[in-house]
Amino acid sequence: MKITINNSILELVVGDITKEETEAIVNAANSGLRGGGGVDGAIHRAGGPQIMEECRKIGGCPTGNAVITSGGCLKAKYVIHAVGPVYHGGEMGEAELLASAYQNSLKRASENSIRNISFPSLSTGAYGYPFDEAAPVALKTVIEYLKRHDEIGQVRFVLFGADAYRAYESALRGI
Ligand code: AR6
Repeated sequence: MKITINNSILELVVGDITKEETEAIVNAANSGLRGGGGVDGAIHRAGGPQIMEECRKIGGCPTGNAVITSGGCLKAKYVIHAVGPVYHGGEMGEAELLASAYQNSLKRASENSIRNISFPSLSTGAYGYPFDEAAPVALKTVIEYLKRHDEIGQVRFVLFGADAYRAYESALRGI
């Protein structure tokens, strides 16, 4: 599914984000930038040790924020490491922190003249955020940003399987 916001494209696809041919991919990182499983593990495996070296130098990233490294040997030139919240039922400020992780990732892109960026569904794996609650927050935040920032030309959500895709598709139709 693909929509246009001002002059920018917002697209939902099913796939593996490590294979993306775009300028920047976003990682679902932890606040220690220590690597781990899920999309984080896959990005470090595919991108090689240089990304972890840069993460160690940066040292960490608070929940709701994002930092940028090179893409190592990935096709993408940059990796933006975003730290989403752990889901504790939805009443602990999770939505604000999730929105902030998307916003700050987009800010890192704007600051680095990155026009095309691909996101995974932050916080919806190990951090336990339900897809149907995370999807509207993620999509609304990106749409708001694109309305105000025409320097970003394309945002793609790379969803890992049909369930994730369906949740995002249904949330996008509802916005
Ligand atoms: N491409 C796209 N999406 C993927 C891929 C992939 N290759 N692999 C998994 N996903 P998670 P979180 C989806 O657990 O919940 C790590 O250990 C997955 O299906 O990667 O933010 C970090 O180090 C899910 O929908 O991230 C942190 O400690 C989504 O990506 C912690 O997990 C996010 O799942 C972060 O947890």
